[in-house]
Amino acid sequence: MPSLPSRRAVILGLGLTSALGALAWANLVHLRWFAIEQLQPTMPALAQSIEAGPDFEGPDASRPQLKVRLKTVAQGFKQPTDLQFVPGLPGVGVLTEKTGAARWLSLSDGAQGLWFNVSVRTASEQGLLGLAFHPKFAENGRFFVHYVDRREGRDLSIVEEWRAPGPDPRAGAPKAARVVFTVEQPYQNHNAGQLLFGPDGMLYVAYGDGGYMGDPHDHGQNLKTALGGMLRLDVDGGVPYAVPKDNPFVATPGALPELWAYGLRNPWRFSFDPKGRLIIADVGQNKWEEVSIAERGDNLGWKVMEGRACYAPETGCDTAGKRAPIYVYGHEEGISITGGYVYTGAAAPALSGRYVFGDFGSGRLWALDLPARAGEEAKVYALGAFGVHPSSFARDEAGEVYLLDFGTGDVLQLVGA
Ligand SMILES: [Ca+2]
Repeated sequence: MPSLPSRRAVILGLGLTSALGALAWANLVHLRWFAIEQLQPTMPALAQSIEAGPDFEGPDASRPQLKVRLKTVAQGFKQPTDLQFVPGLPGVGVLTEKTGAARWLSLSDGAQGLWFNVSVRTASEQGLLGLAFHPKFAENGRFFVHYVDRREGRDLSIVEEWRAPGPDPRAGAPKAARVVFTVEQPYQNHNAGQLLFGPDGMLYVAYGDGGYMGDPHDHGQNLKTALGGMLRLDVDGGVPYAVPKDNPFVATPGALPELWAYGLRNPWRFSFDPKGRLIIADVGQNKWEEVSIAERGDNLGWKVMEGRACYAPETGCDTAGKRAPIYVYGHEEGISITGGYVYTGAAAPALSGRYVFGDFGSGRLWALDLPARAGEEAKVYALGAFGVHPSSFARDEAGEVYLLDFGTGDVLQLVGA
């Protein structure tokens, strides 16, 4: 592993000379307030190095606190967007970079290498944004990527199936097999980007509302578009996929039958808890970041609601039929939620059974005791503010949780203090 430069210096540098690459990403912070044409994005400033340990400030000071440390386990990546561990290969993962590279890494010996490249658009929140291994990847070599590219003059979010020559990414490059699903993106932000197989074997794909700000086309509440929705696809039942017969809107006239839930603004990251429940972290507009447990057919509220508050109209909005979040935090604590995973590993016992997540802008991390039922309030624990910009979390087969620092490109493991 290369020697570790002072993280504080690295982070300060981000705001000065080496920020060019990170700037585009930070649009997700600034697009809330400015038109795309007026963007002058900067990486949010961080006052804290991770070696110094976390700060418990603001509301965190009076919350129950869990003491964890961030341990650097891999370095050398640029603008990481996702890390998925390879089924059946403990400690071996594939990390995606915003600009289109997918790299394999081995945590046991620090080795890493390029697996493949995909051509992507990289403006604002576009790029190579997610990867999901088929549950039977070890046998069939199938995996899926989510990226944004320009085709025939339009920016498209593309879900694409790829095929690896074998069960170990270190053994050879894969090939693109077919496009599975596309949707045109009217703006360069809120492209969401994660895709993930559920415990039911279905492929879930999240889309933001199409972008700009305030959902100008009302995609969130529109059942006719994938934008603002969570899709559920059966990639084993047809080519390129089949619509599962038990999807909630298959019998609704005019509705997109692929939809599983809707009313989302920018569900950048989501995951499944050990009970198989879908946990969505939805990036907010001006005031509220939120975590929800989403059930079949749920309307998550946007843009009628932002978090638990009315958004349009600002007062007296119609809250009927909207699934309430289990947790919200305001913009005094952060600006852009990054959803994580339920921790089931051994390195950080304080996190056991708890949903770990954070804020991209402020570097604050938290854990939740998930409630018994969707819409009930979760109990929160503060992990404190670290000097990181978490673009994504990752979970290995042992249930250990990692964080990708978009600023430094480091992969950090959550361990006990
Ligand atoms: Ca919501």
